[in-house]
Amino acid sequence: MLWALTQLYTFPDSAVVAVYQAALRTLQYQNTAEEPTPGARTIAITVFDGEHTSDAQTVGVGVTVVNDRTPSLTLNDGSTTFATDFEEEGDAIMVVGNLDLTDADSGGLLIDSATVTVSNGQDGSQEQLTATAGVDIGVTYDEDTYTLHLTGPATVQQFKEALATVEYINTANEPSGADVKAIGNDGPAQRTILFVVNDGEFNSADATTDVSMVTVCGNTGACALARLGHGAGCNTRKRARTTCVHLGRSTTAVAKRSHS
Ligand SMILES: [Ca+2]
Ligand SMILES: [Ca+2]
Repeated sequence: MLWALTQLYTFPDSAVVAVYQAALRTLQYQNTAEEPTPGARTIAITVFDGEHTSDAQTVGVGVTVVNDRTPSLTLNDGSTTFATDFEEEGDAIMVVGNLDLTDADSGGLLIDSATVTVSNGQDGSQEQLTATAGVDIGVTYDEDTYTLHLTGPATVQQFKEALATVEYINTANEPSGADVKAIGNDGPAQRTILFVVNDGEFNSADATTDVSMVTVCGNTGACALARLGHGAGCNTRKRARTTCVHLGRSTTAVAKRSHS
């Protein structure tokens, strides 16, 4: 949008040229917008002697913006209870349902980087996060810290799209962390995935989402007996597989290995 702003200055009729000259030398430009549009401004100056208008003289002002706003990242419409299921020995899953990333700075300032971390990872290199790299975003995973690094700089929209592709997979035969009990339903294992975005100056507030680890039964052993109703601890899911909330971790592990 092009704005043309005109400011008229007048002085008493008796003012001489020197008065106008001195006044024009004090001319200043100010922009009080919290987030101004960056770029050039052209200021045209004319004087009028009551009969004739001078040719315009122009001066340029460049408006630059600064990075003084913290990026904001929201996962799953801000829900703090959102969780996706990863089924033991299953395919990688998308970590978030939806994701929004904004930065209130004007001028299209770039995002520098982002990290996504399995904050309570337990299965070493068997447990991984992945994301789709973009033209301006590189992706690396550090299995020692369970941290996925997305490195720009790139636009807010590019990071938003890249972060939405984050997936979790665990190739462990028996993912760690379930609240194993001697008998009956075990508590599910869970992972908390932490997202942080950095704009070169500021980190976004932590945004987290959970992955629930759904353990499964094999077709032999005590776990299979439980599936058939001869023992406690297995829940039949509507999907193809039967979920076993362990009779005991070691028992279930033996059952799965004998199946394989
Ligand atoms: Ca910013
Ligand atoms: Ca700013």
